[in-house]
This record gives sequence, structure tokens and C-alpha cells, in this order.
Amino acid sequence: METASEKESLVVLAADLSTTGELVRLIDLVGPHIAALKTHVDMVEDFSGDSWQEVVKAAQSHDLMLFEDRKFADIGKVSQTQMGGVYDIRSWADIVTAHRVSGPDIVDGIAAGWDEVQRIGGVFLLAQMSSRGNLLTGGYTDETIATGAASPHVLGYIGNGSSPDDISSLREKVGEGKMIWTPGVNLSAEEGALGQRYGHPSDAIKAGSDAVIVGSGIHGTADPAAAARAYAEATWSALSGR
Ligand code: S5P
Repeated sequence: METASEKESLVVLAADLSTTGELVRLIDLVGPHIAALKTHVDMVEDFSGDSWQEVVKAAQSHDLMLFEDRKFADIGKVSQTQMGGVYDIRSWADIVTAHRVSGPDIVDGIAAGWDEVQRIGGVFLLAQMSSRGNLLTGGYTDETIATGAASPHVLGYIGNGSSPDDISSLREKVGEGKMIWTPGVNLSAEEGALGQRYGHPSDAIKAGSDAVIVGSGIHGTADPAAAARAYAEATWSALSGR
């Protein structure tokens, strides 16, 4: 939030690109207008420990936390092990996502992964999703919020950015103690590919989201820096209004 306030931006970039070179270029272009960097390290084709350090350095040079959207979902012990492995997420990620589906212990498993390298990070639990037909509703969402409320490792929740109603109901249940970050937002598109749904970033913030997660609305445009600035302005003025 300090970074967000300095840059006047509630935008988390979903940097869904397949090479480290493209990632570094994008981060340098949009870095001044975004508050955190979300990655999918397992979609990077030229991944190596060294090439990834370039991405980490680029993010740090723009004061961005690294948010690996791993969507952990296995039992606690396996999730702990998966924090290491080839990508060694525990060594560079400040934040990760997890599903609640396997039980509440997944959060402690992830925290134990960071513990192994003497680091501390935060978990975002998926309480809702933006994709059509998802199963994260009703009692599942409530259990997810209860797990998060009981854990100091949980920073907040992923909510459905395509629906202001979903966000305000999530905010009502979560209260003010945890964050809500919302993907499924776009300034122009109404529908994304393969079941993705979109809402307007201003509506998401007004409904109670703390940050919007934007991918193709930024990296898929001809001028990503201008797009990132437009998302930053939309979110910051919506927050001022709220
Ligand atoms: O419910 C979700 C949860 C997530 S984390 N819906 C999502 O779209 N996401 C992520 O947000 C998804 O993995 C992708 O990286 C980003 C949305 O990308 P966009 O191109 O549709 O903006």
C-alpha cells in the first residue's frame, strides 16, 4: 500500500508473458504506474535461476512486490515442497495465491516453505474467481474467509473483479482486516477468452476492492505504459471517491 500510495495506483500487473526478456521490458515500461507484479513463472519458456533474477531485479528497481500466482491446492506438506523445486518460489516471491480446497493447513505448508529459507511472505486465498462457471461460491467462500481470518499468513483474498455485487458481498464478509484484490477487470472489453469475464476497474474499487489485477488490458495493448497509466488513474480516482 505504501508503493500504491506513492505511485497513486491500485494496479497489480498480471505479467502473463512467456519469456524473461519480454517480462523485463514490460516491467520497465509500466513499472512507474503499477503497485505490484503478478507472475505465472511456469509459463516462462526460457526460465533459469539466472534469467529469473533479471525479472526480480527489474521488479525491485520499481519497488514492486513479487506475487507468484501459483494457486497452490495440494495438501500442506506437498505445498511446502512445491515452494521449492525448480522455480524455488519461496526464495523470491513475497506473495503467493492458494486455493482452500484441500483444507486450511495449506496456508501453514506455504509458510513453512518460506521458513526454510528464512523468509516471510503473504498468502492470498481465492475466495471467488472471475471465470464463468467456477465453483467458489456460498459455503466455500465462507470457509475460505474463516481460514484467512484465523491465519496471520493470509494477507487477503482474490475476489471476482467482474462483478461489483460479488465484491461488495465479499467485502461485507471480510471486513476491513484483510485485503481484497480482484482480477477480471478491463477498461473496454466485456468478455475475455475462454470464459474470462470482465468488469470496469472503477466499479471494482468502488465496490470495495483494494487493488485490481490487470493482464491483457495492459500487456495486450500497443502502448502498455499508456494503458497502465489509464488503469492507475481509474483506480486512484475511484478510491478517492470511495
Ligand atoms: O479468478 C481469477 C483469479 C486470478 S488470480 N481470475 C483470473 O483471471 N486470475 C488471474 O488474473 C489470471 O491467472 C491472469 O493472470 C489474470 C487476468 O488476466 P487478464 O488478461 O484477463 O486481465
